[in-house]
Amino acid sequence: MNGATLFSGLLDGADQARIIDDIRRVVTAAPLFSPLTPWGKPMSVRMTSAGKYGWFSDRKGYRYTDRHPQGGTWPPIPASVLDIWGRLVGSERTPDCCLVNFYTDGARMGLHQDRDEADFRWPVLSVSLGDDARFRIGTTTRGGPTESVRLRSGDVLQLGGEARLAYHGIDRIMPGTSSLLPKGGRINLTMRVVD
Ligand code: MD3
Ligand code: FE
Repeated sequence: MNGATLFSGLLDGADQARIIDDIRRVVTAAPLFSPLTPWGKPMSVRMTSAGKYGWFSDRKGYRYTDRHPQGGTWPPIPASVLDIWGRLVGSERTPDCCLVNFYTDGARMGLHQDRDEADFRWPVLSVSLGDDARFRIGTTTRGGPTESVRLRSGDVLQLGGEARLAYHGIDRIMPGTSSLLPKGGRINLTMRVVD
């Protein structure tokens, strides 16, 4: 896909361990929750965020908010995570949301576009940690051809250009493929410029 770049194995074991440590602190300050779809069904992926804005969804729809659903602002994006943005995107702008997605066995994310941000010229950076996942990416139109890519712990995917508005999702995770998380599962971090 045009504008999608996979930096396979960009993060070594020490980088990954440091990020997990920092994300543990984010999750302590801003607990994971299961967003409700507009149909009122909880998503199988649990989420929280760091930064100026976090992602939230309930029966009223999807949106960015400056408050955690249980009250209070979101914790800051850890330096270990911002560092990846600095290396790949530069210092002209910093992301104002780092969405944290936590997948246990059987969790999935259906095909969708990320289009609630104000300026699509900025890329989205995705960091994969823990068990491998089957990621699916299509085109900017629903129902177009798709390809599947295996994402492994330590991989960073940059979505810019045409890929920024491509349909994408997670078909499934592969249990037991990583020992990074003691109880297994997968964490995906996505850094975004929101407004
Ligand atoms: C392509 N997350 O949080 S990461 C999401 O693994 C999301 O948790 C998936 O889709 C996950 O919205 C996929 C790869 C990814 C992230 C953002 C994108 C691909 C993207 C934004 C635009 C296009
Ligand atoms: Fe997405």
